[in-house]
Amino acid sequence: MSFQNITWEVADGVGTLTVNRPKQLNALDVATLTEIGQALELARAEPGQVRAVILTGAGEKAFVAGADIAAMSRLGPAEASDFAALGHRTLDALEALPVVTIAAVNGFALGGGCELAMACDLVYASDKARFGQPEVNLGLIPGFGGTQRLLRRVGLMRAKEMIFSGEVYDAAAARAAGLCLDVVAPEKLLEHARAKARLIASRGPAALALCKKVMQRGADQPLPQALDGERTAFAGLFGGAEAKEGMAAFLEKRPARFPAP
Ligand code: DAK
Repeated sequence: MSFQNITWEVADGVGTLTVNRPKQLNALDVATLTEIGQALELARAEPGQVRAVILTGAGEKAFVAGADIAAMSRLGPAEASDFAALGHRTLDALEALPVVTIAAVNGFALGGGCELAMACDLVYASDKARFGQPEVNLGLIPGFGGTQRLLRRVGLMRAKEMIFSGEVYDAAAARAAGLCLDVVAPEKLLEHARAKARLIASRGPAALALCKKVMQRGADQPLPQALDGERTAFAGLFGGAEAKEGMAAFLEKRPARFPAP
């Protein structure tokens, strides 16, 4: 499949999706969101080939500077609703991907860009990264799930401060708030993300997919229900080849050879 606004490459079991509109600071329009969704479908369709996904932005300045304001300024209420639905669908698909997703935030991650990063499992940043939800400056509210994902990630009061003020956090402040994990030099960011992705990709894929599912679900569930989910998932693994191979490999003192899920 060929893309105009993104690139999609797979190497060593890791898919790298790069939003590639550097002149617009990688802003998200309908075509870009659609292509992101298509690349995620490719990743989902080939779980044996793609065992982790990295998202990043092209150029030195931006991860994704938000929804495309020029395109958005032309929308009426019905089209805005369609646009928000497309954004929700795309980010939901990202969050539900059965492989681990990593945002490598190389610059501005504002508005929809911050929301895109938050829909990933792990976020690493360069020291040039800037995070914010500046929608109120435009007379808008976050439209791709930001009001809800941000409070789950950084807590209600911090999320309110970020969204109400529209302030942009530098990488150190973002890390302190819990918006990203490690902060590294720009030239080291992709390799840092790839090293983590390769490590994760070497683990049992069915176990990873289940960990992701029960942790994500559990975060929104009462503890007893969440623990039920864990127990069911744990037991289910004993019916499959992956856990048998993982435990046999340990007992035989050899590396595990996990089959594709
Ligand atoms: N959209 C479109 N173009 C953008 C853009 C964006 N978000 N951000 C930057 N650009 C373009 C600029 O217009 C400029 O284009 P030219 O003038 O060269 O043609 C080019 O990228 C370079 O930008 P600057 O010249 O402004 O570069 P600076 O270094 O001076 O500033 C900046 C960088 C990131 C601080 C600045 O560009 C900026 O503030 N950008 C806007 C950031 C922003 O506000 N992002 C949030 C967007 S709102 C909803 C659905 C979705 C959403 C809301 C509701 N529903 C439907 C309910 C989501 C909203 C958002 O994400």
